Amino acid sequence: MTKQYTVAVVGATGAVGEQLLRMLEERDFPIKQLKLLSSARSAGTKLAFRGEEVTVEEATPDSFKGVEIALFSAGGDVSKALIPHAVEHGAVCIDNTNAFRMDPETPLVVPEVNADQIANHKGVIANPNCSTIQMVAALKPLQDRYGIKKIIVSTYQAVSGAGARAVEETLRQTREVLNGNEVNPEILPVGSLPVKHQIAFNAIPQIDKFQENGFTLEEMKMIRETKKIMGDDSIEVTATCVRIPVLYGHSESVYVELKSEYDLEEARSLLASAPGVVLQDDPSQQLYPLATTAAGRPEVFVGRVRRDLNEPKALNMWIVSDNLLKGAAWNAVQIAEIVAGRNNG
Ligand code: NAP
Ligand code: 12T
Repeated sequence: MTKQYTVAVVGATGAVGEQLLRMLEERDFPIKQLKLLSSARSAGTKLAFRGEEVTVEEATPDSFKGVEIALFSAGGDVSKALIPHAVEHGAVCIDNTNAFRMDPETPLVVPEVNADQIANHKGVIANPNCSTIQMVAALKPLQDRYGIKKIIVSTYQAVSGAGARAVEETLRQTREVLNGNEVNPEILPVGSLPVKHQIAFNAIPQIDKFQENGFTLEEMKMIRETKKIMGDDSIEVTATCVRIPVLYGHSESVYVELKSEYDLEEARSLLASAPGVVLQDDPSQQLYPLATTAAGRPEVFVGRVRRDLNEPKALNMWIVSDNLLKGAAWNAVQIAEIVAGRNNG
């Protein structure tokens, strides 16, 4: 009989939390008891899991007694405050926030790229940033075969990455514009900052807070996390992250310069056979990845693969994935499956 686990989901009422529950259900994760945790605001809410109602409780340091696997998705501050308590109670914590990703003690894992790192954990395994996950999953077969020298990425990110309220705000603003009414932005680009911008019918070149070097934190996450996950600090990475009024699915324009000459057909076939990656690339059929086709699916979609015109060792491509699935909940549940000794291939 397979072992059954006591599992906690912290941030269960959020956009990522909802998908975590869906993935645990779909994968029939071996759960003997499920604890759903949130802030005091949502405590008492009932959420459905496997046809039964589970009451959400307020997350406190004592919530983790007896918990074996804890999935955190309630923001970095909550992770910083509660993960040490969860680890003390013996839980393996899989953290969806930025809190521990660059901690040298914490493995930062995309199973298709560096599943071997999971074995080194000391109680915490970090789930990378959504935009980073889909990019490194697609680039891994090219790194293995040719080596990667340089990456230049521009993102076109969905509003659901900024939470359930950002999705509501985008729908509300779209109605306001179409009805000719005034738009009053409340959340985007960053809920905690005073200045807000309209997202409906717009493109906002700011995701997360600005850093002193002129990059945003989202851009710096992509730069640092890519090097850590790919295990090569010498890869040159630059990123520009843009929010667009798409609800689900991040798209990325990626320039990747390889360390050696490559054959385009071979590169395509490596992408086509990479685990978790689907090649959608046929200009004659106008076939390429789209957020609308990626939404709701766990894979990373790659297309528009073409040789760069100036640098023959480089290629350009378009990478799309559902930011709440491979970008968050699915990647976290994949890690949980490996922790639980399941082979999820
Ligand atoms: P969301 O829709 O705004 O949901 C936030 C969740 O956190 C809710 O369940 C909320 O509970 C809970 N929460 C907030 N403050 C809390 C507190 N003090 N104590 C306990 N729970 C608290 O946001 P989301 O999109 O699901 O994202 C949640 C977090 O996941 C983000 O902050 C980010 O760090 C991370 N994230 C990671 C990725 C990734 O790339 N891997 C992608 C998106 C998000 P209430 O219902 O009680 O408010
Ligand atoms: N601010 O996981 O706003 O660090 O889209 C993911 C998404 C942080 C993260 C976003 C963010 C993260 C967003």
